Amino acid sequence: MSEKLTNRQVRSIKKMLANKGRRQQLKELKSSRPPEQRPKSRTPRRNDWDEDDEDYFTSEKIRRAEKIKAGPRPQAAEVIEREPEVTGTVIEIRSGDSLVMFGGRTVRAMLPAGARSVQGMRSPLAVGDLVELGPGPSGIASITRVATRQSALSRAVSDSSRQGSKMRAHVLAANVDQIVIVCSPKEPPFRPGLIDRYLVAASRDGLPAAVCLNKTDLGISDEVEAALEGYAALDIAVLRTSAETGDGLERAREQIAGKVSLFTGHSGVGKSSLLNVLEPGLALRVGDVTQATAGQGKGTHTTSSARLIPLSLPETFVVDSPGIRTFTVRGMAPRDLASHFPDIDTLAANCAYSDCLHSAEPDCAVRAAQHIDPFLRGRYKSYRLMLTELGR
Ligand SMILES: Nc1nc2c(ncn2[C@@H]2O[C@H](COP(=O)(O)OP(=O)(O)OP(=O)(O)O)[C@@H](O)[C@H]2O)c(=O)[nH]1
Ligand SMILES: [Mg+2]
Ligand SMILES: [Zn+2]
Repeated sequence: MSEKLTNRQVRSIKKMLANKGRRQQLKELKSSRPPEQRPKSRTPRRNDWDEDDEDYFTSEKIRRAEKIKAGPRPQAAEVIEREPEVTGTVIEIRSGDSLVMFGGRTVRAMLPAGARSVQGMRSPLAVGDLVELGPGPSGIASITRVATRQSALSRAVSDSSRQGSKMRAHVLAANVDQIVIVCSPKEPPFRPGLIDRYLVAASRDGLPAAVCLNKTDLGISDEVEAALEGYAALDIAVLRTSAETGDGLERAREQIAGKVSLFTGHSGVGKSSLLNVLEPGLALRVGDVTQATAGQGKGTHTTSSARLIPLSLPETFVVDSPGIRTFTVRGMAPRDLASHFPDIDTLAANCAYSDCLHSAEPDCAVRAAQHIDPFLRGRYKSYRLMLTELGR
């Protein structure tokens, strides 16, 4: 008996096949060069493309890209002369150009002048984007196409070039599998409000998130410990690490193995330091101690642009990103905010009004509960602040 597949089944089979292709490509990229020559990147992912693009990103094309002879690792970036069109992954965005990796090479690339600004976006390109390259002027490759993103984490940033309070989306990274929210117990201080904002954005963008408390060697207060337990109770992976003592590295490796992870958080929490100890030999620039203590995480950022980096664990990639000061969430109606706070959402069933926004409504179960649960009190505070920012 033959059964007709539903559209949903067809989509899931296509996704599975695409993932298989992607895994194979990642494998080829990592095994194509000896470790010391490996470029800091990952290879294109077939399922980043629209379904209409299936033929476009054929294995033939990938083979052609891979066949381009891999030279020694470039000091900065190679200059592309005349190449056939190839696909690659954006591994770093700089002020004037981007670095794109393809077939074991890193090249400088730029969007054509007309495509450099997209309304409502800080930049049309993000680290992790899969792009098509063609020859460009002055030996810099031209980005002829940016593939549809499989995932992306974005925050809203104010648009300084305009009057008023216009906001634009800043995509921290594209095509990642999870975000790792790095924080510290002190220097800079623990800020659960920022963690809540990341968690809401990750939930909105359909990305799993883990919380990583680094600098455990500085001691964990009861308050911080209670917050970590609160997040763990929400089924969020909680890691405790120290780049200084090596505490918790094995668990952290387990969490990132086989995935593309965006490491993000305040400046000075130790994102780059942690990656350096997770992958000996990486040698990412880290802040000096005086800067970290004096600035309390608000001083100069040590990492200045996001970078996609392959680790030696199989199929494992990380994005080291610059510290952020604030994380503004947009892109949802105020009434949808609670659905991104699972603890608040569960309690909402007991509110007197089914459309309760848990702000000033009478007989609100969330408002009542936060008086007796300190962790929920912090979450509720984050919720109210975000609700106001969303226009309520
Ligand atoms: N005590 C202690 N200090 C750490 C630890 N990890 C990092 N540091 C220190 O914290 C400071 C900041 O570390 P970075 O790795 O540059 O922090 P970052 O999060 O990458 O900062 P940005 O790149 O600015 O976002 C440096 O002085 C590190 O030596 C840790 O586990 N324990
Ligand atoms: Mg850094
Ligand atoms: Zn309520």
